[in-house]
Amino acid sequence: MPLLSEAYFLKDPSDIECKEGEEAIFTFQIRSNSPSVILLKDGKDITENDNCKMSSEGIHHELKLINTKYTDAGEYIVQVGQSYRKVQLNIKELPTIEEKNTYLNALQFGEEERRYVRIQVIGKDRVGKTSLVRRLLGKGIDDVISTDGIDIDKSCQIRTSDGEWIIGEVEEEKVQIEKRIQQAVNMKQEVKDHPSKDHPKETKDKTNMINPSKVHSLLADKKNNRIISADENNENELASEYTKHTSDASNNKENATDTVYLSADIPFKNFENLDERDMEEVEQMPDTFQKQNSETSNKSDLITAAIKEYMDDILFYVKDKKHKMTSEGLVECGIWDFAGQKDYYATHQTFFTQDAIYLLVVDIKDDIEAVQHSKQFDIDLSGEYIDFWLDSIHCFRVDDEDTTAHLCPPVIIVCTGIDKVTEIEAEKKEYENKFLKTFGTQRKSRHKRGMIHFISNTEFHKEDFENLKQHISEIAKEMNYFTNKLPTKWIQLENVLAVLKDLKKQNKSGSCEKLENILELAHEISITKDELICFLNYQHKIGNIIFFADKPGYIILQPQWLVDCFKCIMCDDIKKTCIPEDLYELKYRGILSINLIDNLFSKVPDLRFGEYEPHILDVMEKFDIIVKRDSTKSYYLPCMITRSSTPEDIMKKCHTEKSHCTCTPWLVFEFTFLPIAYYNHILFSYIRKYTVCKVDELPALYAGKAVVFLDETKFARLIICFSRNALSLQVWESKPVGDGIYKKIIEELCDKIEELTGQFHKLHYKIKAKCSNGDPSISAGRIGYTELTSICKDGEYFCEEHQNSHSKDNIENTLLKYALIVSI
Ligand SMILES: Nc1nc2c(ncn2[C@@H]2O[C@H](COP(=O)(O)OP(=O)(O)O)[C@@H](O)[C@H]2O)c(=O)[nH]1
Ligand SMILES: [Mg+2]
Repeated sequence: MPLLSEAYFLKDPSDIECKEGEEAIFTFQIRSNSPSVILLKDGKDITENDNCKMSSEGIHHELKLINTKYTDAGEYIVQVGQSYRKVQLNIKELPTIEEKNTYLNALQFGEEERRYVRIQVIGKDRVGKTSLVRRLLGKGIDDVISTDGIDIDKSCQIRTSDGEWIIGEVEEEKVQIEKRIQQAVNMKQEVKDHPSKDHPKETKDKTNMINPSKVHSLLADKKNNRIISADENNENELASEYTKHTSDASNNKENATDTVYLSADIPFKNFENLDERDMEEVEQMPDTFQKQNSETSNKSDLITAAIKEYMDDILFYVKDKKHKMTSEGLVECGIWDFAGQKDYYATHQTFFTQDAIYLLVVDIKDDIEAVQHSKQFDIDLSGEYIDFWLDSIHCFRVDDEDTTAHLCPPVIIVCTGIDKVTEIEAEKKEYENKFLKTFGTQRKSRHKRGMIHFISNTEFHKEDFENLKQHISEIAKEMNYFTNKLPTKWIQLENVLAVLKDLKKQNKSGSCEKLENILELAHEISITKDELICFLNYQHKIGNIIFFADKPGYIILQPQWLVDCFKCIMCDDIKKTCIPEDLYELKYRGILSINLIDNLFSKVPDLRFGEYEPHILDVMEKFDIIVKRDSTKSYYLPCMITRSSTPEDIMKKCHTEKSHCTCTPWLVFEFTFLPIAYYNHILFSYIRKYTVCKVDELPALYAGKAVVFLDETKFARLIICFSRNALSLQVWESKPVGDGIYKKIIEELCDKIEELTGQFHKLHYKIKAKCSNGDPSISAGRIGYTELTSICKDGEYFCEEHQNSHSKDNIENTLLKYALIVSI
């Protein structure tokens, strides 16, 4: 055990997160007469080289890693005599080596800069977010309906020269193409429904087609871009040009050439092929899904086939759009309007990203001072507070501990409802002052850009919205329009997927698509399966689709889909028609039976649950919305449980008088901010790994609390409590279980948090302890190991909660002593 009392460290090193290739510098300060400093990486001595330098000057020490590589990530230890500090170097998630090679390879066939400004509009329910978005887009607000889930609007662009917003112009061509594809789908459907009828020969609708001279001008500028053969006269010339390009680019020549010669026969040929394959696939599926499945699956296949036919038009439109955007200096925008209802707090965080500008909308009538966290923590109310939204953004900041500048992502605060006040100027001033007073001392306020915008959505003053738009444009410019270099082919495929998305929506053909269908489309652009997976991972990362490489069967084309699924099981309106017994199970036991799932999802036919059931359930599990109960066909849905209880009451119910039990002190993981989604992930990992205890015949799941058995002997239980920004654990033993279990608990939890950090963003926390009969949700009385050792006197320390002395050994001896291994 290291001797902690030796205070060699004047300033501890801290964890670092950086991107591969960047510099990472650990700095720390050591008292001057200390033993020499030893640096270890993953338990081994660090040797200096060109990329790794150690230096010191007086008490200041530094370990500098230049041009970091994946292999540099890991645990670093600074050891001085018997004391040491452990820190982590995290190299930010980048694709695997294979993915990177695939990506680099794809870039060789042409690359483009993708500029995309994502604007995320957040804030509590009914403060005027949707109205604001509509006003920004120049629409009226008379028909605003409450947002359910997320609405994404992509109809506007920012002009870089003057920051002007251009609305709805660029998309027009896409709409026209989609109309033509829809006609092709209808025709194919007709042929399918009435195979014996005499059909007019299927030909491409040539109205609105592309002017061949345009094709030529575009032809020259990049290798490997698909070329359009729109006019018979130019067909041969263009086709040979195209074949030359594609044979350079891929082995997929046959496929690609096929579609260059867009004659009336080819689509039919494709269509017949598809039909046969379709039947094979349907035959392999379980009986129950067959009927429903074949119907939409066929429709999806028809859409895919039709898109393939019109691929040239789409690609031309992409190219044309790109030219238009470049020549007019336009940048695409996406405005994400999030519903503010509490039900969505957990799922929304999945869609928050670092690469966005946030509009945090507040109502002038809400008192900022009162909207700091109240003492009594209530998960359901957390979104009422500006704090919650700022924290949600702050926790995935681009980390730079020492910065004195603004933090990213940027936040603009928009205060609505100025029509509701009389002394407008005075109220504005007061609101700004209050904001400064409340948040001015907190780091998270550094995300705020400029002054607060005061507006009224109901009494429309154009200049207020113009000012806001200009402010957004300025910030977008500062952020370099979130420029990203991408293979041209990927930008093309992204646009093809956008068309597919729209058509599936129009045809009510669900949000999921088979990988095979997308692969067919990808092949048209010479994208291989490996590259497609790489592309889909990227699309998932930027929030355009939902895709898991280990569950590749279906791809979810619309991120809103996840929220729709969630809504299905959360929304009371949908539950009205369910049988009370099922509802009781859900509300009091947190159990979601497969019957109830069927029932709830059948109320929202657009989700096509019958067809996609296994996939929907898989994805909901992936997002930790539901978790399987062991060996049953049902799931737990802990976030539904409203029943609450105190740890004392639960413990009393767990242990009858006879079976006396002892409990360890609380171990508290105190976070700077703990998003609800994280708590769910952590809770779910316990439910997956251990058996949930029973109390009064009900699973021991409560609002923000759960109790599990630690092993099969059932002598030891673990309670997990979630309070504001803290997770607290306590072990209840009816027989001593040995130290091994304490160590395991801490290591497991730290590993889980680490895993989440990799998946999402960095969470900062401290491990503390609290006396066994303390209230885990109150911060007074929590104490860290170092503090405990330094303030302890005669084997005792002062407990702030109970206002008296407790034994140091008692609080240290079970869980806390192992915290040392992981936290220092
Ligand atoms: N008086 C007033 N009412 C507003 C304002 N903005 C929105 N509202 C109203 O507040 C309600 C909720 O608006 P909505 O945009 O749906 O809020 P959201 O839930 O934040 O998207 C609607 O009835 C709006 O008409 C405003 O600036 N002033
Ligand atoms: Mg809304």
